[in-house]
Amino acid sequence: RVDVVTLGETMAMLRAPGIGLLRHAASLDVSTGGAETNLAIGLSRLGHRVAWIGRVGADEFGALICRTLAAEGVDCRAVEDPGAPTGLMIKSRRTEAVTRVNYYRRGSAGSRLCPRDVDPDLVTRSRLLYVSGITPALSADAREAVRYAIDVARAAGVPVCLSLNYRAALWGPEAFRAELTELVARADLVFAGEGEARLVVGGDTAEDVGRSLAALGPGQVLVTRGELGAVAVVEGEALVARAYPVRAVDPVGAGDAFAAGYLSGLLDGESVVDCLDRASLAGAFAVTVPGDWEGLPSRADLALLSAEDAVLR
Ligand code: KDG
Repeated sequence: RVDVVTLGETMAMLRAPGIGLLRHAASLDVSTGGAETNLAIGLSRLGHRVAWIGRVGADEFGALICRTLAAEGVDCRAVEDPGAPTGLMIKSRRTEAVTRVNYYRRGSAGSRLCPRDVDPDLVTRSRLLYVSGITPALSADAREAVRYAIDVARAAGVPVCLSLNYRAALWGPEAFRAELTELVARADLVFAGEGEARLVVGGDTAEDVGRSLAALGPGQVLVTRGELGAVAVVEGEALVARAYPVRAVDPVGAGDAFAAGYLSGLLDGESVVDCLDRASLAGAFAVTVPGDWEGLPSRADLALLSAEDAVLR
């Protein structure tokens, strides 16, 4: 039995190591990126069993994704699609403070995910299903895959976790609002950045936004606010979490890390306060390292942010 099943698109990632225009980069680092596999790796590093469902091309980048997930202990249920290439994302830093992400994913193998790819037994036997608002933006089939997974989970009483994950390069705010309003209503737990949450619901403060999302149905809503921390609305009660002060070098992946930390706490039966603390810790680790998931902590790492000595021997 797995703890968490997730599905979505993971891409190969090329990353410029320095700062400036991509055209001047002499070399690019090769890695992978995908919100749901970032989450899966985060949970796996914290000791949970996670399976990821997705499509990859019959190419080297597809092999890289499967190899990376296997190395990270994630049960990779990738369908190899000979009809389309693995998608690609390119990450560069135009200035020290601004990260730019370019996608080469239209028509990719990952975007061809469909309901047939979702093993209903795997979902039924898991403790949580995790989906994100990226997948329904990829194609009609991918949207149906998300809906099907949610149907299966709900019918089996498996809690549904949803991250809003608005990606402006994939669709506009109206289409996002329409789709995500429906998905939030069918989720038990929702993760949302404050800005993207405001595309779906109104509210003045982060707590108001969290309450508006909760009014659509989910019993738990986590609104993340970057270095300002997070607000949780859990069964009608609001709690505030602080962010750990760290020097952020790459904010991409912080939300996935936060979700991994929170869900890890939930799977361990921790209190909401402790789940929030693990979430904030994981988010802090993720942003201190370039790459969307490489900085994610293991259990032993969690104590490091409060370590008093700068050098551990
Ligand atoms: O949350 C981080 C993700 O955005 C990144 O790893 C890639 O899934 C991705 C996307 O679509 O942007």
